[in-house]
Amino acid sequence: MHDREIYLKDRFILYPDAGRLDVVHQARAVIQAASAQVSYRGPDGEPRHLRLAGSECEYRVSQEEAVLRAGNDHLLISWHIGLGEAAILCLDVENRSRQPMRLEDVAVLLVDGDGLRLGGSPKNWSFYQNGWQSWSPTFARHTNNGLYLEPTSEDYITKHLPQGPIGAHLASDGFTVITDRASAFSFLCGFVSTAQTLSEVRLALGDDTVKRFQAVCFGDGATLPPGGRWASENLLLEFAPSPLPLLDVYMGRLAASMGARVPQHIPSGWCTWYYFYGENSEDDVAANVARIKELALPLEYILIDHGYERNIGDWLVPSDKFPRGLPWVLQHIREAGLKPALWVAPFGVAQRSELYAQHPDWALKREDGKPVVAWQDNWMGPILALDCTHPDVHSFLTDLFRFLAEEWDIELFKLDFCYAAALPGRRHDPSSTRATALRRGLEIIREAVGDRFLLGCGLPLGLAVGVVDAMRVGTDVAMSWRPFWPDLASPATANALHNVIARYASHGRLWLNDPDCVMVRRRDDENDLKFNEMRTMVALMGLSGGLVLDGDNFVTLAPGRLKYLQKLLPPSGRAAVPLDLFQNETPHLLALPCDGPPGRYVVLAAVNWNDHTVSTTLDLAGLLGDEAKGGLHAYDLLGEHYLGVVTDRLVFDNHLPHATALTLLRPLSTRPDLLASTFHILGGLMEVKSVTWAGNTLRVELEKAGSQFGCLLFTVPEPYHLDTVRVDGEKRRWAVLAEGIVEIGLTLDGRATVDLEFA
Ligand code: 9PG
Repeated sequence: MHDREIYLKDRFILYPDAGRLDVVHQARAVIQAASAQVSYRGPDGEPRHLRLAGSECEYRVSQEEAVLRAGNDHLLISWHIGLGEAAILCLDVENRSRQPMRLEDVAVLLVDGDGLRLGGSPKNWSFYQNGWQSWSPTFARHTNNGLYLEPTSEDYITKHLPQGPIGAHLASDGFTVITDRASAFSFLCGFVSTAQTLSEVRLALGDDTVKRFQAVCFGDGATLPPGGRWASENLLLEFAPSPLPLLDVYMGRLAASMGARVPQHIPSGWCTWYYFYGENSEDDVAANVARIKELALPLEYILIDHGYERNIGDWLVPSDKFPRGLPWVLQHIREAGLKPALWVAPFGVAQRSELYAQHPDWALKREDGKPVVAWQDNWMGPILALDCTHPDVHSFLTDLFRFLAEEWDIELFKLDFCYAAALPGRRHDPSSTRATALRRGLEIIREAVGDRFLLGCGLPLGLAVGVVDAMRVGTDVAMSWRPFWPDLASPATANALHNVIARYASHGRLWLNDPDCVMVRRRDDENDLKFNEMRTMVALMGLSGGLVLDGDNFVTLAPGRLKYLQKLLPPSGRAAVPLDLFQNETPHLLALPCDGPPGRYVVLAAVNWNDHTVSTTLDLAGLLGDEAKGGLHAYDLLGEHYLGVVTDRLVFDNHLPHATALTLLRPLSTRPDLLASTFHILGGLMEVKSVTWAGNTLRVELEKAGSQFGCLLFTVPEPYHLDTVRVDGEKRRWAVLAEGIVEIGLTLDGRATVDLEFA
């Protein structure tokens, strides 16, 4: 009976009698005997399944798609197999009974046994594990090591594991890329629509075998009325030799289908949280505003984080630390020429708040009728979740955010702890999934604030694409490098940076990435981070391309540390690529090719995550190819130090613990040329507006907001001889750093013209 085989393009083989499908790449069945299934409950509450494999199926094939269909007394399911430009699968579910059905897990792709065949042994695979929300651990996990297990505390599960403890399998939110490191073969499996349901890709491994692979959309028990239809999210399958291009493909497709918002301008600013941790008064804010002006720091927003409000939920009632009320401090910020930004946890409500006392029915309920606790606040105790399917909650959010936008004129909102609205529970609207509930809440806020800037935080990622402008992509930075517990989600600077690196691909595609605040202060100023840890934070946040928010206290900040913040301004917008993302669970090598007025060069970052000193060797020929052959000038951008000319290899013999070697590499030239600028971490790309020759004079035009001391470095090859240097027409001295390398120091106030006259 299982005899028919239907070849669909070069991509699929359909076995309609078996209800199965092979996925073919370059004449090889990479996925064998895949099927699809829906889990659901009827009115009796019994869990049931309908799977294509093992059911009697019908099929039809058209130009655009093949459809495989099966049914029982309750449901009819149709598996749509895309034959267009991309391999896209979707499962359609129709309730053909007279009773409502409740949808549970919908497996859009289900592969049992060893049907997933990427080439070599699964022991050599790396599985990209995307965490659920902003703070959840994300990295390309080596399948053969049990180094890291997800904690199983209730708090961890609430915040990071939306489907509960994950047990023995690997799970990734929304999508994964798996690479077989031995055979250089990579597989992308990801949902490219993410507004309707939470979704996950799961891989269960046995001893050197695949036991099960599946891509699941979670129906969360949403009701499907008689005659109702429901379509799963769209699942994209794609193959390539190396994994990083597949991340790009995924982000591009998801962004297009969800109408991603990617602002041109990248915010910078100061945030109250990471020095004061909510203990700041309105005077602390005012004092920092004053220092920002005195120091001429080119920052844009002042973000008042948690602590200004009396209670989560009672947003317009100030805490005791803001006795004049928020309008006073907001006005103060505006008068200084800065823009007010506000932290709000819109879907949380403190149990002790006025809001909850007045509207206990707005809280999301557990099955036992008690309210769902979304998190614990240090001051306010239990914080409950709002039910974003409740019409009165809609009006509350609309009124609140209209008021904040129009009356308080808040220009940027940090929406925090957003996962609260997507916790499991009983909702006012039983046809809603957890994803549609949260997304509705976000959309209401978006409607209320118009085009004002929305920064998501503690926010499940996929469903927010197209609503938020920026997204926090890691856990909180902290005054300590590592967390007390070996928990990758705990606030700690190393944890935060690992996620920021692993999520580089979403920046500028799904939204702007927010790497969290940078801290540049000294250890005697409310800080435990060592000098090299601070500099690694600066380097990696700069290379994220995302928002630049400072979390120091400018009143106490040591003057010598300011330059590290200045080097991040303005935000570059460009994300470096972690070249070894799938080779190392904690990648340590990032590259950012630069091309602009200061010429063509590469910025490479090598991070030493070890707690001991190492020797790091970068294979330049392998990394840069021909570009390295003719020799490269190497300049240390953090140490502000010329390293010499290198060809095949760059060696850091004394690479200190937690230090980053941030190196600019520029091809040799036969004429004098700009080597680097120290005014910005990218070495010139942001502040060098032009480099031109006129006769014997090489001219560099610089432009950067604020006031900052820095240097320009030049290469002066034989037989050129530097005669005179002028800054804005005035003669200046220069320093010779090495043979053929000169340095010119200057204070840049807005703009400057630097001329080098050669004899
Ligand atoms: C304010 C802070 C800052 C910070 C946010 C968020 O208990 N927790 O797991 C937990 C996680 C994150 C967190 C606080 C608590 O920080 O990321 O930037 O706004 O809230 O409360």
